[in-house]
Amino acid sequence: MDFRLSDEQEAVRKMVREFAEKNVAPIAAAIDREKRFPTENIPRMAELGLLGMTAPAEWGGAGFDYVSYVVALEELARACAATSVIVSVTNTLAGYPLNAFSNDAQKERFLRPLATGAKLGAFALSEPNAGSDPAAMTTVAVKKGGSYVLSGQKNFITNGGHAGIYVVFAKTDVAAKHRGISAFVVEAGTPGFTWSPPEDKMGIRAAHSTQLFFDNCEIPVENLLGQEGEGFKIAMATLDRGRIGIAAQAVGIAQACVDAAAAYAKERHAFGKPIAHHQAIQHMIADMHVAAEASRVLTWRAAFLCQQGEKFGTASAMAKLFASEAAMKNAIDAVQVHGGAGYTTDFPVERYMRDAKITEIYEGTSEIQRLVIARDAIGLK
Ligand code: COS
Repeated sequence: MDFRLSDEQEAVRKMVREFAEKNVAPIAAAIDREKRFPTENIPRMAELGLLGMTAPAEWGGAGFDYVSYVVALEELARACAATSVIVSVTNTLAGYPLNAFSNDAQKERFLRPLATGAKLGAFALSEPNAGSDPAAMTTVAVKKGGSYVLSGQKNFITNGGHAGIYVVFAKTDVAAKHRGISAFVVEAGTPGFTWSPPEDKMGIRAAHSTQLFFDNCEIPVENLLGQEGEGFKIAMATLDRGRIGIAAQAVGIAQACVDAAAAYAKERHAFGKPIAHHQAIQHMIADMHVAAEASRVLTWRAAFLCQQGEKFGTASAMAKLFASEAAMKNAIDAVQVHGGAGYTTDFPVERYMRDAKITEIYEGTSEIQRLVIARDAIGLK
């Protein structure tokens, strides 16, 4: 067993940390306040290979391993959680199914532009009445000659309006329930496909989420991913990987909280000395430090198992559950260490607190992660 990163993985961390400190951290507060998508950083991240990190080099990807990928996401999230999710959705929620369930023609048309960063990706599973239970979706795809015609609505779609390529789930056989769901690619600009303005959210405000509308949206049969009826399994396999990315995002937030609390505790004086010298503050920061590190270890483990081709669904759920709850707790405590100052927008910790909350919700709530873990622990499946 070796807990160290390889030289290549360390090099990825250094590269992304330098990029994030120079280009991401300086704008993080402003893009959050203005709810502004960080358009200027997309080509820069594409240049570094960050939008196709795990995609094979033959399709324009950087061909990194999964541990490098989570290390990169942690570094981005440490600077700006919104930026990290724009990247993770493109890499995994869209990039993975386009790599794993597609033929070469589809890879050329859809994976290459994502992996090179020419286009962003999005993943459209959730609906207004189908979140934790995606099998309840009502979006349908009806086959008509050489086309499928999609009708329905999707909800909370990260990168909506900015993505060029959307992996969309719809029912091709309503009676077959989850076994009647199929996965499709819909490109921006397809007639009948529109989206709402971005939601006004509590956190990750610079990462836009929109509703998507499909109104008799006709796409060629060549845009079906895998076989008809395979969509639910494609979505679940994709989310198993996506959740590792959200865990990494949570690790980045949890670490940012430790860094901010430690720095402030050394500056701020109370009772004649820096508050870092008071045991109450030391204990709080010690616990935050442990929480960030334990989250990182679980996240690396899930990424490692995924990379090895071993079973990793439970490890991924554990990493997301633990890291997201650690990020939330660390953020609350980081605000507490800052006292009144932490409750203002003069310091980043209030943003960390707002950003941390979503990691307990998207790509499967904590309740869903516990369900997945319990099934494994109890042996229900
Ligand atoms: N990978 C591949 N296949 C999987 C899978 C996985 N991780 N999990 C389940 N499946 C398969 C099962 O093997 C089963 O296959 P069969 O049709 O051959 O029987 C099928 O999918 C249905 O599985 P199951 O009965 O476990 O489905 P449930 O409806 O009970 O749902 C949960 C399982 C709750 C885990 C699933 O619905 C889920 O993850 N929900 C949360 C969705 C989510 O994360 N939404 C956020 C969207 S992105 S922001």
